[in-house]
Amino acid sequence: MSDAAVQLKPAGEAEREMTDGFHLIIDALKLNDINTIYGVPGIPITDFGRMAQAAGIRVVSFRHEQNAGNAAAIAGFLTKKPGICLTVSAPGFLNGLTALANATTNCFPMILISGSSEREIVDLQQGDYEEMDQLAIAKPLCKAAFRVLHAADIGIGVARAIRAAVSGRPGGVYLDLPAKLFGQVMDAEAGAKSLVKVVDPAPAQIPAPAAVRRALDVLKSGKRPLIILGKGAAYAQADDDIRALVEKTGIPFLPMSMAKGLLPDTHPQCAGAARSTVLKDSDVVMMIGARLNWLLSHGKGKSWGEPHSKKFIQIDIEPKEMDSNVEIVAPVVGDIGSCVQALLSGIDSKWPAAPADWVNSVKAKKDENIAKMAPRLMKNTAPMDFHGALGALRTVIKERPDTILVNEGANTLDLARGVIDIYKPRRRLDVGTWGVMGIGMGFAIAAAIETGTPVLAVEGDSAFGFSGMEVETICRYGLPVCVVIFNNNGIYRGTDSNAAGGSDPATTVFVKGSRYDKMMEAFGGVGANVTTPDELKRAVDAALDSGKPTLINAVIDPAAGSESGRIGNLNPQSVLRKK
Ligand SMILES: Cc1ncc(C[n+]2csc(CCOP(=O)(O)OP(=O)(O)O)c2C)c(N)n1
Ligand SMILES: [Mg+2]
Repeated sequence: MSDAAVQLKPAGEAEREMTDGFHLIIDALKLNDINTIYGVPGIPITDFGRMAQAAGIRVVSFRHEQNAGNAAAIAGFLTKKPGICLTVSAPGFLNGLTALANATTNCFPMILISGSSEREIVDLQQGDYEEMDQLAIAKPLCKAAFRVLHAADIGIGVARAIRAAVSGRPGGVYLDLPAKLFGQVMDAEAGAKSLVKVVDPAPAQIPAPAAVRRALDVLKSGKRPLIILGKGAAYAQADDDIRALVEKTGIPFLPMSMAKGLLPDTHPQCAGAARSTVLKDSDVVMMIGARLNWLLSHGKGKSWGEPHSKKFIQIDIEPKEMDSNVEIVAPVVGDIGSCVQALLSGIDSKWPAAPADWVNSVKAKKDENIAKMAPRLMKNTAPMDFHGALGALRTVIKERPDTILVNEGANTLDLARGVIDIYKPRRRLDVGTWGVMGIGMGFAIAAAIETGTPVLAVEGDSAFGFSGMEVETICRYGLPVCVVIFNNNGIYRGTDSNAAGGSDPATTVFVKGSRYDKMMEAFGGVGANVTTPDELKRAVDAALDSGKPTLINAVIDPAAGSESGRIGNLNPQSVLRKK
């Protein structure tokens, strides 16, 4: 314990109860029902972590702050409470920033709490230990950033951070706590009074009745209507109402990646397997918690059919989202739960059935695509291709629909998204808006900790490398996480060669025939090496039955993948090289 912490009762005030920064931060978090911290210890937050653990907060120590940050972010997504990431100053803080920025981009509520160095020295740039103006650096990467300089302001500082993270459109918040703050002493009673329990941290935002009527009128006018469900809809935890809205209208729906499972992918109205058809041919599109960013081709261009052929209805909590890419004819601004409820109450028995010719043509296209895919998913050969391996995992999730699937990679991501059906809300967690690699182990750890449900992480061999050291964390905490590595010897494929012909390998390939399963065994977990879909299924079933930390090295044909998975078109091309 630091000197400051043990000097709780300065001389002459022995009879007065005192408190300090350490205790006030812990009390402020607990008062607001924050019971888990993800972080990496070091100066100036080591003692704080110990004391938080002693006070009953679950403090989960990682091997790298980026993974702790990703864990906090997804904890926020899963619970609607801000996930907390705790880092040391300068380098630890910087390591946490990618996750903070990613959380903000994905609208996950998290708070990056970082210790920082002496303000007086930092501001005069006199070269303190881990000197850095962290607040200034964090600001452009998050929703809000605050610094607390006085123990008496800890309560309000923590309250502001919580409210900023979860209210309106959720996102990342930075809270800067200089080293000196932790040891600052104040009267215990005054300290207790300074704490703030945030009242109604994410107030409902009720949509205007006129906006709801306009949206319903446009929706009703559609001859080929489509509903797109986004991650925001999954976050809202308005699962029953969203399902009721989709089912009452009878309109085909398309789930974005992390909205899969809000209604099962096997639902008769699910148009996931007819994605290109519904985007191109629909005339009215209602987006619920989904944005028209690159993942939806910005709402225009070839994939959306004839220019200006659509009317868009958008439901989002952020008014600035409207008209971001194309005209939104019916904006509905409010929280998803309130908006969906309002829309539902406008749908009565006179609501027209969805146009049958449209519904049938979507169904026909979907059945055709599913039938085309089916034989590829049943191939039980060695080496496996992606489809064969994913066919096995698809069956696992069908049999165990509560399992949370974490997924990252290129081919491993894009193909798994299409192949593995999800049956329940918030059971698929992935790279999100940025397509960022490195979320895997952080997401898996937090998903297991926050929900207590088994986690299956399906990882490209490259993707896994970004957070792979956290398998030790998984073993240390004994978490029910099964990691499957699709090992194709590299990024996209393992077959590239160095065009210069030298002894250096190509830029996209890794050591051939690596045995990632040995990494898990090194820490006392279970490792398995599999070469066929049958073996893969048996190994995953065993892992999920036992709940033991497991890593399965799934040997995939190195030639099976394609460049950048499904988004190879985004690669710039050299005209000169083509000549
Ligand atoms: C932080 C970050 N760095 C780099 C990338 C670029 N990138 C996209 S996918 C990928 C890895 C793809 O390889 P793998 O995970 O093995 O998947 P595969 O296609 O081989 O199945 C990389 C490095 C990224 N998306 N994010
Ligand atoms: Mg790979």
